[in-house]
Amino acid sequence: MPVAAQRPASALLGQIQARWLKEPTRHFIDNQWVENATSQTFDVVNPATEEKLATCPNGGKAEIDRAVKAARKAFESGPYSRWSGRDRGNFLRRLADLIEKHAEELAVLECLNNGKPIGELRAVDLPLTVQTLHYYAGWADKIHGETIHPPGNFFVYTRREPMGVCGSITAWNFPLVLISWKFGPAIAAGNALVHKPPEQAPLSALRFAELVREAGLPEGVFNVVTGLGETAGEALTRHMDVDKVGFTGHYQTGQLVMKAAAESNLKRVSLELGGKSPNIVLDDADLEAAVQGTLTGIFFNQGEVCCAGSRLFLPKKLHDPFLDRLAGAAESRRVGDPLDPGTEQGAQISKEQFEKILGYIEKGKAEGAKVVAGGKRCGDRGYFVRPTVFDGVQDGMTIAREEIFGPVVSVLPYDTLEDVARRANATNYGLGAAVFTQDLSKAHKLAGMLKSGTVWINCYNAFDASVPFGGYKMSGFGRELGQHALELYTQTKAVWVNLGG
Ligand code: TXE
Repeated sequence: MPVAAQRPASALLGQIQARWLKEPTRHFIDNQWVENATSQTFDVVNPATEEKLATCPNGGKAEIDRAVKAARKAFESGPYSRWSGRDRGNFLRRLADLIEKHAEELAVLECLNNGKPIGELRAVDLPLTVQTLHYYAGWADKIHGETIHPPGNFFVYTRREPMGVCGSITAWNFPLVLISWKFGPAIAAGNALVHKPPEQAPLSALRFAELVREAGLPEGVFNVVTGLGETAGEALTRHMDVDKVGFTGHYQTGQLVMKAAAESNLKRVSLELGGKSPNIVLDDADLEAAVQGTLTGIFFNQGEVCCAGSRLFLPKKLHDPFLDRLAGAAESRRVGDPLDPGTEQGAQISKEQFEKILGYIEKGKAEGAKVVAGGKRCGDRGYFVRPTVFDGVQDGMTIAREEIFGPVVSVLPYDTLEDVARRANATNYGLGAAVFTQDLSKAHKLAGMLKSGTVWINCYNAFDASVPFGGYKMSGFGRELGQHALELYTQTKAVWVNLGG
């Protein structure tokens, strides 16, 4: 996908703002826009300007129930139930092409709603969304069972069947990308879906739904209900006719999702939760490459990344030269207007998140860590935080233990490989980790020692639709992306055939 380097056209910007501000949005159920049963709404805000962008209905039990019924009907008896894998693959390809065609509009919409830089949206979010849909289009006609020959006169075959009606609940940090991570494998495998987008950034999900309809997905297969977590989210996780929920968000919400599933119909659950990921630099690392990797690891997407490298382990020998470079690069990062193609860091998603990050920064100072870059807000309008580097951090400090979900990195010195592996693992999380070194045997040794779902060697935040992603420990379970994600959206049936005689 070619990446434009200019500001979005003002006509497009005006059109998008006018469309979403004009009147309250509606839910997308059965391929139609549907009113809320009550007049409850919530406002959606542009975090870079603090101005209202849209008003959305706060869906609850009634809307979720309506969406689930539509999805059930589509799954059991609608035209979609007769689609072959090849039909689903062709649809996913058409959708990918439509998203590509509307990539600039979607990038601008997401930029206004989420506050992330337009350059990143054009270069990362949109291409990754398109790539994910293409990737699962390729799988749709390749989901096969096996043949088994147990002792006796039997022949057994297995069928990999869809789960049925799936729910997806996603976070605000990559609204569009996260839909594709759930929608792609779910549809490839033949499921119907009810999606609950994040209340902070729901608009791209609604536009995505329109494109889904335009690409020809029959009614009821994909539905979007906007609403708060405790209303729409909770209703989806407790619904007795939802077979599976795929969730991305905070680990405590993940616990609520599991509890709701356990207390309702034992629906299947997959969880992609937070992290406190270690980024380990060894003393033989290529310094420039490691600094670049560290910047990507912590400051990409304003630090609002579940696998952000928020704990930077530096060997004592490299501490000073590394920190000088890192602090200098952090200070010179261009923070500001997300619509400016030169911007490297945009706004944090919300006032709440902004205040939470500043609160952690104050806590870090109060507990004795030293700010060597940033450490404060940026400007006086919009939720901008300066890229922040803390030195002199101890493992037990709050900023070294808790997920901040912002542009804040803690520098932790270490002595030996064993020491750093033990400390890197001394967390309840286990989502991502990185090692920077030129010594291959040390790199692979550490990759084996680190308890996390992803280990990056000499890189950070590399993603591809073909590579599984997910957590160890309290970072969740189930793997999204790659072939593994199909396991989350299929179940296996064994069919025994008595051959007689
Ligand atoms: O997450 P929530 P929030 C972390 C990060 C951040 C914190 C809070 O540390 O500061 O979580 O963010 C829906 N039943 N991450 O409040 O609440 C909710 O509406 C069902 C890590 O946004 O977990 C939204 O759609 N659903 C993370 C989704 O859950 C419920 C990404 C996520 O919201 C619900 C984002 C309920 N009871 C934040 N309550 C990551 N791993 O990437 C809320 N929701």
